[in-house]
Amino acid sequence: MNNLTVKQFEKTISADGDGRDGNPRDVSELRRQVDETISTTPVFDLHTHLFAPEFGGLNLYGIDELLNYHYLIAEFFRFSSLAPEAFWKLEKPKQSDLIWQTLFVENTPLSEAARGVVAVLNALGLDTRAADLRQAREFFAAQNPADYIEEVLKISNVTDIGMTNDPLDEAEIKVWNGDAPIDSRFHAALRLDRLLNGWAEAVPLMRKQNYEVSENIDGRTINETRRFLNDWILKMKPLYLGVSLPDDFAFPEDSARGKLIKDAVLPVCREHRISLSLMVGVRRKVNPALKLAGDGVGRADVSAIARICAENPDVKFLVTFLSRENQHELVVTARKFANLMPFGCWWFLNNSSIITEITRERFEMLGTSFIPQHSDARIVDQLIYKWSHSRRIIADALFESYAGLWREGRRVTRKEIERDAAKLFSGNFRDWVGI
Ligand code: FIX
Ligand code: ZN
Repeated sequence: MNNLTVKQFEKTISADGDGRDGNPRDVSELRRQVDETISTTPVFDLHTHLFAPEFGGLNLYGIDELLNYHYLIAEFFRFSSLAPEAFWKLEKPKQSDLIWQTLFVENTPLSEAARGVVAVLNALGLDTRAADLRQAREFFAAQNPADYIEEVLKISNVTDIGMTNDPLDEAEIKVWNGDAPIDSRFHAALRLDRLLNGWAEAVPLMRKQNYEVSENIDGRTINETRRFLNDWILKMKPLYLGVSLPDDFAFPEDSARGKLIKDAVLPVCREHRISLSLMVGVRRKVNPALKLAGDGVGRADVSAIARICAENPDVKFLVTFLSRENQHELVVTARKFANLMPFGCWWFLNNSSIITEITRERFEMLGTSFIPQHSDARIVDQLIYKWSHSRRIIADALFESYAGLWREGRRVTRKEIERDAAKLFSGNFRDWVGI
């Protein structure tokens, strides 16, 4: 605040400019312009688990899918005494009836994921206090899938979607090997989890695709893995290669994963000039009885990322950490390496209090040179709430940053607000992956 008190500052900026240039001339106008711009800027959602309509049954939407989201299943078991084994034996509609009854009727849906369902129902004009799911089911049964996706993309103002594509998944392979062109708004991302985190199980699946790999990572296995990646890159045309990694991820690492990353994945990234996305800090199956809902988080070692960036200056890395404790070190590391792009507030961090803190820190230390959010949506309808929640919080953080800048003596213009929003929501990612 230098020599000015808050009151004196407010007075200065209220009196500054006549507003005829369309630029904000006082704090409330600045606030209005930031809110308007952030809520209307189209989004490129770089990481989701959504699929283009051509993937048929993999493309999920509707109330039963929304309620069977693993975030809500984990919350359901906080309130219900039903054993997980008994829950998994039920048909999906019965499971969603139970989740609705428990989390939305018998309890107030305060959590981020539960509020999300309320926000979706509200946006679609459905009863957010319904005693059962009859009305919602009727609504979704009447939707034409292609028109419905269109509607959701319009409401959420998402223009482009990054999928998560597993080259070892039978159902996906069928679509990639078919002739149907994939909806151009859906972009492939080649997921390496099964390859890098479960090599013994990946070997027979790769052999089935005629790649001569063995459990022992020898020279031929490395060459064949590179050939596998090359072929899939040509087939999928992914925007990036990606993998989720445990909290004990190390680099370099004397393990199958370490060898495959160093000798197969990184050379292929270099050759194709394609980024590698590293999502670090997940502890899979902390409670296996909960299946997908049983994954947890652990604090990881950010120096592994510093090393991989330092040793591979010609490879670009998109990086997100799952632990709140790793966020500060990630931002500091990004200041050291221009080939590192921090992105998103992943999974357990995708809550307003934590997005607020992470986004403010990123503005303070990186300016606009980061990607604030991805949705991680698994069900199409989730785009509605995940993006409206994130937009609101990013707008708050951006407004605070602009107000601070103004206090230092520089007024932001309308054009700058629009430019910054475009970078944050799509431009930084498009530039990074070169589209
Ligand atoms: O590994 C991932 O991409 C995670 O996002 C998922 O595995 C996780 O289940 C999820 O949906 C988080 O939002
Ligand atoms: Zn994900």
